[in-house]
Amino acid sequence: MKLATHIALGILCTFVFRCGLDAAATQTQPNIVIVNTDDQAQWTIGAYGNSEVITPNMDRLAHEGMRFTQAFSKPVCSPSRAMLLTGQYSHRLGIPDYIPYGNPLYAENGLPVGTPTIASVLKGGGYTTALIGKWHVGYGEKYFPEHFGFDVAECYEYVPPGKKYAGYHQVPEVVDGQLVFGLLKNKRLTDILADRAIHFVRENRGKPFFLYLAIYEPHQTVWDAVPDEDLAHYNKRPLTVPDISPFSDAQIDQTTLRKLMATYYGAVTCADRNLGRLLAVLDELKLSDNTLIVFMSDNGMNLGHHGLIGKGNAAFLGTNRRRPNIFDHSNVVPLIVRWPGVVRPGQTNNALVSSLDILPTLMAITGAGAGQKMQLDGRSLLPLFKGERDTNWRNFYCDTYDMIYLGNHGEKPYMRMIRTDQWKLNLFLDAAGQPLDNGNRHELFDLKSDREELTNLYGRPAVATIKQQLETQLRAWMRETGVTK
Ligand SMILES: [Ca+2]
Repeated sequence: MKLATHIALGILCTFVFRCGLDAAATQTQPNIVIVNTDDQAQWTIGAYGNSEVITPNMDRLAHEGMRFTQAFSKPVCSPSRAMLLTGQYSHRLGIPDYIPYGNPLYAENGLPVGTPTIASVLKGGGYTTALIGKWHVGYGEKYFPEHFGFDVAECYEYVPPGKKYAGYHQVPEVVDGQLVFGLLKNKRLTDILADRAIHFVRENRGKPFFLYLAIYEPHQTVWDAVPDEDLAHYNKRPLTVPDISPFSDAQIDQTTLRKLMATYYGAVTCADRNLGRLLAVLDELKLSDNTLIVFMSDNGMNLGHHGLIGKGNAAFLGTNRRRPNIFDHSNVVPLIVRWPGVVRPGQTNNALVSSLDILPTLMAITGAGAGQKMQLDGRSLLPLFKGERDTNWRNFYCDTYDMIYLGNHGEKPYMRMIRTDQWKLNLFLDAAGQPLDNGNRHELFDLKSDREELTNLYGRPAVATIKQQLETQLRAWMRETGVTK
C-alpha cells in the first residue's frame, strides 16, 4: 500500500471517529438553507435602503454576508421557482407563466418528469433534503416534490394521505383533536412553516442537510390576515408610498395605498420574525458557521410604482385592468447570502446574477452532481462569494415572460427582455412572434437616468444605435436558448 493511501486512510479514520464524537463540528460539507419568500420586492428590506420596514433578521444576514443588488428572477411565481430549482430557463421547462392550480387546463403543466433539481443533485451528494412550504411547479401527482429529490415534502398544495390537490392556501390544522384542512383559524401559516423547518433542522443536525423553506409571505396577505404582532408596527406610523398621481389609470387614493403598504410590510415583518426564529435555532445548535444561507424572493412587487399593484401581471390600483410588464420591481429580487468563513461580512455585489446561478453554485461548493450530464443555464457564484473579481462575468442578462394566463385584459403578450447595467429593452410580441400593437408596446429604459423605468425611449432617434445593438444581442440569445418566437 502506498504511503499516500495510508495517509488518506488515516485521515478518513480520524474523520469517521470524530464524526462519531461531534458530527456537526467536523461535517465537511456545509448545510444549505434556501429561504424563498413570495412576492417580496427588494425595496422591502432595511438593508436595501428602506428605513420604514422592520426586517432586523434579513438585515442581520446582509450585515453578516453579501447582498446582491441586481439579482434576477422571474416576474411571477411558477417560472421563478422552476428556474431556481433546476438552473434552467423556465421556457426550456415549458413553464412560461404561473400555473393556475385547480384549473384542469393546467393539470399537465409542471416540471418535466426526471428534470434534475437542487434537491435531487444534493441528495445524490449525500444530503438529506426538505421542501417546507410552497412548491407551485405542478399539481398533478407526477409533479409532487417527492419525485424531484425531496426526502421530506411538507407542501400544503395537496392533502396527504390521499394527496389530492387542495389549493395552496389550504393547510392542515388540528382543531378539537381533528385534522382539518382549510383557511387557518388558530395559527399563521408562516409560523407553522417555520416550526416545521426548525423541526427538520433539529432532526437532521449532525449530517449535511438541504432545507428549502418557501414561505408564502408577503403574498399570504391575499388569503389571510397579518398577525397583529407584525402589523402593529405599522398601524400608527405614516408610511411613505409612491406618488400615484401621474398614473391616471390607478383608481385609489394615497390613504388607501398607505393601508395596503402597512399590510404588505406587516407580512414582510412576519416573514422576518420567522426567519429570525430559524437563525436562532441554527445558532443554538452551533450550525451557523457551517451553513450557507441563501435568502431570496421568487419575484418582486409594485405597490404604487407605475400606478400598479402586483408583479409581472400587475393590475392598476383599484381596477382589474392588467399591465403586463418586466419592470425591475417585478423581476429583480432581494438576494442575500451568508456563509461564515467564505463570504466576508457586509459585502454588496452589483453583478448581474440570477436564480439560475444557485444550482451551479451549490454544485461547485459541494461537488454534488459532478460529471452528471444536465442542462444548466446559470454559472457558479462562488468566485463572487469569495470577493474575486471575475472579468468574464456576464454583462447582459436576457429572459422571457409570456403572460398567457390572465388574458382577460384582451391580449397575451410574449415579452422578451435584455438588461445591462444601464439599459433595458423589452419587446412585446404576439403569439406568432410579431410585434404587438405594431411595435408601439416595445420599451427601452435608461436606468442610469431613469431608475424607476418611467420614460420609454424606444422610438427616440438619439437611442437608435443602442436599441439596435440590444435587439441584436437579444435575438441571438433567443436563438441560442430555443426561444422560438
Ligand atoms: Ca410569487
